[in-house]
Amino acid sequence: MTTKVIYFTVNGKLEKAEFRSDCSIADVKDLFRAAAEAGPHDILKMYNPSGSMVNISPRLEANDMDSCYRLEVVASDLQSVAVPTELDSMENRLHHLESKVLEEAGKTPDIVFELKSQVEAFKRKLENVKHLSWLGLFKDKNEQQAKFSPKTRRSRQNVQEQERVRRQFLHMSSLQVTEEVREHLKTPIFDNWQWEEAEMMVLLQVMYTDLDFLMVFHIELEVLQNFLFEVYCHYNNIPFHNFQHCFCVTQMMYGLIWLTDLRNKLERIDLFIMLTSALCHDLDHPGYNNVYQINAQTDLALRYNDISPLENHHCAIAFGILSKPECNILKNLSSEQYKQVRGGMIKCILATDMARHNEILNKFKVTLPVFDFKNKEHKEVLMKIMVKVSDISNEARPMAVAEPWLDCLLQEFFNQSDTEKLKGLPVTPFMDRDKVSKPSSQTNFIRFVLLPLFTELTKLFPCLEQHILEPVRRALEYYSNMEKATQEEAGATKS
Ligand code: 0WF
Ligand code: ZN
Repeated sequence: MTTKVIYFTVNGKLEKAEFRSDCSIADVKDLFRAAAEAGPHDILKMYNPSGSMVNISPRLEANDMDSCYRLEVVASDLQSVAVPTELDSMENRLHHLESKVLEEAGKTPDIVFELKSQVEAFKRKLENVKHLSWLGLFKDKNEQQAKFSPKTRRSRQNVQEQERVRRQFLHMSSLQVTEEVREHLKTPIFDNWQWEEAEMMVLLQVMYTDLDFLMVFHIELEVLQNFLFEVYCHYNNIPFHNFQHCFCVTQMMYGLIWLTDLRNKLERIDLFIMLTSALCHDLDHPGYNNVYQINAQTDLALRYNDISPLENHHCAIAFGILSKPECNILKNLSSEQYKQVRGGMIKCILATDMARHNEILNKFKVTLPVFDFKNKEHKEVLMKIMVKVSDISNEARPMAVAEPWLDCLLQEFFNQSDTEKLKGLPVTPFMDRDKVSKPSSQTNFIRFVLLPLFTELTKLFPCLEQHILEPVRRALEYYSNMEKATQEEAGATKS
């Protein structure tokens, strides 16, 4: 009897399964269920490299690493998952009320629609509460995200979810965002974890509106909404480089613009370039970095000749979205303005490649003693620095916001290094789960990357000391203490 070897990806990770061709269907299914860390009620789907669904059975065709299957946990059978009964009955009462009102009024009144949205939102929030995950009732947010491999964008369930988010976004965008939220949005202490995707899109709309972009660049609200929705759809469900990261980077940029009073120092078009670059800077990120792309000789590396393949791709996707007339927020710009925005966005997005970090920071340092907001070169490097700072600014946020981001990033890094090991590719040491710990990776990053970068920007804008530099210093202390405690614990166990 032969043994079959199957290569497949699950949650973005490459895995290898072996089974005898005479084993039962149930055994094969159990094997893949275990690989996906799926529960007994989850539904598994297997796709071949051309995207067709195939049966999970002993007859599954053997393959090699370059023609991997993709295993997905597409949904859990919610019927069998206990949702708190109170919430269930609330939902039932709402359905009942809705059908009664529908009978009498012929349409769902706004108040019922809103109540339904609130119940749904509450359910989703409950499902995402990490500390309740041990109950086994709900899905952990990261776990849920990890269930989609990078290439599953716009799978059927995803399309339905995206359409739901779109409807929710459009419905909510007609409601008023309070002054309190608008002000909070201008600060680095804003907590992204409190907001759902549709709400984040409303907040992005607020940013474009409150910086007067709609008025100055003659952007129709519907076009902006289509654009924001397409941007949302083009971020993958991966642990770190997802839509939430895009939102955080854009929100940090927005906060920095207000804190540094850049509205009165730069032209509106420069602010528009910076905010839109932040929004688009990681579009369609696959969860594997440039080093991986180059070493694995991926399509992206081949397309861009190993030169910042990811950043080139993010930028190309951005202009692909903008090439659709219904999403083109640049359509009413003059050709000069369009050229400036396109050139500016390309420069800002390509500047987010960390391989160019020292080059860009050194250029900025040279300008500082004579910095002039009217000088084109000075302005250009400042804009790049602003996008770079926003991109890696998680540690400038309150610890309760920043720490889960580090967990997400390490999850993505570990996925990459696991794949590199399986494929026999070089493993980046700071991504290796056997070599790094949370505090060790963060103390060096803060000391050698964040503090030097944030210190230079603070020289130009001293007010940033309290908003970004001090929180990062506190984060360094936090992770240094954690590192010491871990070392002491290890020492105590040895002796
Ligand atoms: C975990 C650490 C790290 N920490 C962050 O807060 C952060 C924000 N963005 N990024 C971050 N990386 C990266 C995501 C993609 C590009 C930037 N990493 C960085 C690495 C471990 O450690 C170092 C330490 C010093 C110098 C270079 C890398
Ligand atoms: Zn980023």
